[in-house]
Amino acid sequence: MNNLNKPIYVTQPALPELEEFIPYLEQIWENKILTNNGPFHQQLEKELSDFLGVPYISLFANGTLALITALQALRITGEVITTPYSFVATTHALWWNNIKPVFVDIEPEYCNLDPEKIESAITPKTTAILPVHVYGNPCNVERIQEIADIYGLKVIYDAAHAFGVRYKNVNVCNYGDLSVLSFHATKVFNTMEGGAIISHDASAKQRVDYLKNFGFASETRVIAPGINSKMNEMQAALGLLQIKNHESNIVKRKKIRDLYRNKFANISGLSTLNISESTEDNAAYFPIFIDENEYGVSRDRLYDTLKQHNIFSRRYFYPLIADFPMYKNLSSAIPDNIKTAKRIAEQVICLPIYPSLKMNQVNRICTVIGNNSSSRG
Ligand code: T4K
Repeated sequence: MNNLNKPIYVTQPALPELEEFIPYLEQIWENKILTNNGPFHQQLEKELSDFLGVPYISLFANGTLALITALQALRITGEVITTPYSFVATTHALWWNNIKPVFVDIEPEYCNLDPEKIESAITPKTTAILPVHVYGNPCNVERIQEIADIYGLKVIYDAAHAFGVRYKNVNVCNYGDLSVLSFHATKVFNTMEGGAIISHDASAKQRVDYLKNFGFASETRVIAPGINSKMNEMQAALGLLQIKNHESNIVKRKKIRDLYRNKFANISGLSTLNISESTEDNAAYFPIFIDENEYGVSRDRLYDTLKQHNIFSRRYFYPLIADFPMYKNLSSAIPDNIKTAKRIAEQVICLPIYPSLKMNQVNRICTVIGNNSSSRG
């Protein structure tokens, strides 16, 4: 099929050549170690910590279990301050730990938790802050740490979007007490499903590793009610191959991002996301924000028109987490408390961006978006 008519999805996973994967599979079949900290798992932990420039990494079956385990590892209880503008897994991880989420609004420039609104949400029950580096843009990590230090709170970053992102020349996962990555199929680095916790000292990693393996500290000693959230050998083997292609994949993503930015520079009512200062980003997502009055067409109308053209974008993150039935009755979920998040959730569309997306496909997407705008011509 001519790629001008082919459906285009918001993302498509990058994969190595199949032939490259076969020798890894042969090795797994040969040595019969399928999981439980096998050789590929150990190798991937080592290679990823070198590649990312982070001290300790613990691999997981997925990012959600890593988030749940990170909260367990730091014994977080009571109330946790978090953002309503994320994928549901961020808040679900609190729910699974019987922790009350307290939503704080986001700032409009990068869509991250607004540090200036955190303090007024702190109560005697608050034990931690769970911010998200949304679309890979680093949160205001310095200000968040300052507040955490004053109030004696832990900080766990949901860094699901931030694989490889550097802030002030260090990997952004070096901030906070723990950071959590996702290696889901839809992420910039995937192991089909997968995730990780980044920790800063050997004892924190040790605890995380016990918890992800039922709490086993030795063959006969269980030190905590842990869970099974281990990454298996096939996932780890794929991860080893993915590291090799990662940098060239990011270059391809950035070319697409630049083309979009160029094409959208003069469309009124359509804005794009800035990259925060001192950041080496990963072009994980390409969100656009539609101001209906200026653009002339509503966000949802544009979303549907794109669909009619076989272009399947996503409204990450609409609806807000605070609007889902299990959270909407929390007092922090009221619209007045999260005004900026409400507005942005009504305006956002994430456009397709992935390494194998062709420039003529990007042009096709831009043409639909340009033709819909009332400001064209
Ligand atoms: N925290 C944050 C901030 C997150 O964004 C996420 C995950 C998590 C935590 C949790 O991490 P994990 O437990 O997932 O590791 C997707 C992903 O399922 C989810 O992982 C991701 N965030 C979220 C932002 O997006 P959906 O419902 O949009 O996925 P889906 O299956 O509709 O995929 C979107 C498009 O991607 C499809 O239309 C086609 C394409 N696709 C997808 C898959 C799964 C493929 O081409 N191949 C595939 O295998 O949630």
